[in-house]
Amino acid sequence: MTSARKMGLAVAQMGPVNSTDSRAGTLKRLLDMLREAKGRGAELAVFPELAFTTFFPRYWMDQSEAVARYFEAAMPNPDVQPLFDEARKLGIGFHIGYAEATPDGHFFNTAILVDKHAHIVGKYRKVHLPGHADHRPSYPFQHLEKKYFEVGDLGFKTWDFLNTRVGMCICNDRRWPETYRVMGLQGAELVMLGYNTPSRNNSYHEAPHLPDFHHLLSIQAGAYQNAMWVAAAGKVGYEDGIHMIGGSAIVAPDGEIVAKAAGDTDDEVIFFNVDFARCDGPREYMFNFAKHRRTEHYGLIVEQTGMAERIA
Ligand code: CDT
Repeated sequence: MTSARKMGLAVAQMGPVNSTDSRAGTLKRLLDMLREAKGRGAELAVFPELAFTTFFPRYWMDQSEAVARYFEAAMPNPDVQPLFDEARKLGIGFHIGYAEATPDGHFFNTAILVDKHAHIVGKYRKVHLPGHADHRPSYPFQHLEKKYFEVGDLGFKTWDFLNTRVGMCICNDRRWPETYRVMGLQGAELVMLGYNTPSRNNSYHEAPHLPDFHHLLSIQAGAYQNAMWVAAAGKVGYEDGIHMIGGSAIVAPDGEIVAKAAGDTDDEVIFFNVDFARCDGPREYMFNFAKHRRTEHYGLIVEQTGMAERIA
């Protein structure tokens, strides 16, 4: 349905990818969802973070074992090539997350944007890595992103894609307002993101409803405050026994959810005909950055990282 300012957009929520699942089986699920997305009119399908594997940072292991089992040494590679081949055959672009091992020995939590000719046109490496680097056996599960990954070194770039400007972020990035603003300042009208969010925080108590709430709060606020579309694809259900929140969604520039996954176990594709003209009004008035931002008062945001100490 491409016209100057429109895009058929699909978000592919995944059910669990268990440690015992075969790579080939997971790839078949991704292919099935890519075909469904195309069948429903999508020009772009957004898949989750670390979509080819289980969310392995919940396990303590040597880096070498993690690399051998879960990282991709090249993209594409023979294991994932069928997804690229199918995208080219169908004429659909996609966004997907994976664990990247670079030829010179670096490790990132990465997402790529692939066009309908199966060319990688954009790459993002996760900046906000949550969790810890040390083993915490007292926790119900680990969150070892700080052990397995380096902080992304590519920044929050944006790309011209299908008659609009798009950007990417990954999971925990969506909770930080700076993520969207840096891309909004570049004129991004769509931010794509994948996530793996457990229903239960592993380190401190939260009311059980809050993980879903905070997820939606973050993506809706990011969309609204930057007058952009946000497409968020997660995993849902019990992955290796740890429940993931789901709630994959497409959010409009006014902050409203226009499509949301309803399932709690299975793979599920949601779709919306996105009109980028809906960014225009808010960008001209409420969130006209050029007119209303006051950078002279924002210095602390880049000068200081942590919060000031509490007065005794
Ligand atoms: N993958 C990822 O970034 N997950 C985190 C979970 C934090 S709770 C341990 C998230 O922000 O959703």
